[in-house]
Amino acid sequence: METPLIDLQYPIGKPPVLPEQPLTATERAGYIEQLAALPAQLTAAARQAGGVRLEQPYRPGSWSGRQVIHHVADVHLNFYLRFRLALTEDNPTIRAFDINAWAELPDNDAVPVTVSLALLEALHSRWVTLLWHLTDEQWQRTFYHPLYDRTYSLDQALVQYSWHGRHHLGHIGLLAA
Ligand code: NI
Repeated sequence: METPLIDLQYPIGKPPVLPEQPLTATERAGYIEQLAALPAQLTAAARQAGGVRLEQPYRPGSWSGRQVIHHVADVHLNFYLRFRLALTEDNPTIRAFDINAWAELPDNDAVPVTVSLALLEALHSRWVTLLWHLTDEQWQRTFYHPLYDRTYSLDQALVQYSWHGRHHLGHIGLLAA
């Protein structure tokens, strides 16, 4: 039996409901560890899928595996900057961007996935190190997202952003299966 489309689009499930209360230290550590593990997991899944499969969509009409990996690098660069902005400015308004237009920029075809995987490895090393050093007070700092007209605490961003990495890892996993 064919897997329903919804499972291909959301292989690990829909985005989580964000917590209204501060996370516990244990909960935070779990999400940080997920972010820490992502680059190696993504690299392993990409290697398992192989270059031919990475050029294919993971579901009908979707981005290719290569586009997904470049997208994760694009988005996580922004996530990292949002954390740094929120930690150094008072509820800054962050910059939304057009993920589909970014995915069409010419470097996406010209750069192999290994470059974005190396970028993610370095970026997550820096980002995760920052996260391990934050105080309880810093986790309650916020930024404002104009597209969703919503203020997010860093705790909430952590939950959302760790999901984002695992979500796309699931897509590469579909190509590696
Ligand atoms: Ni995404």
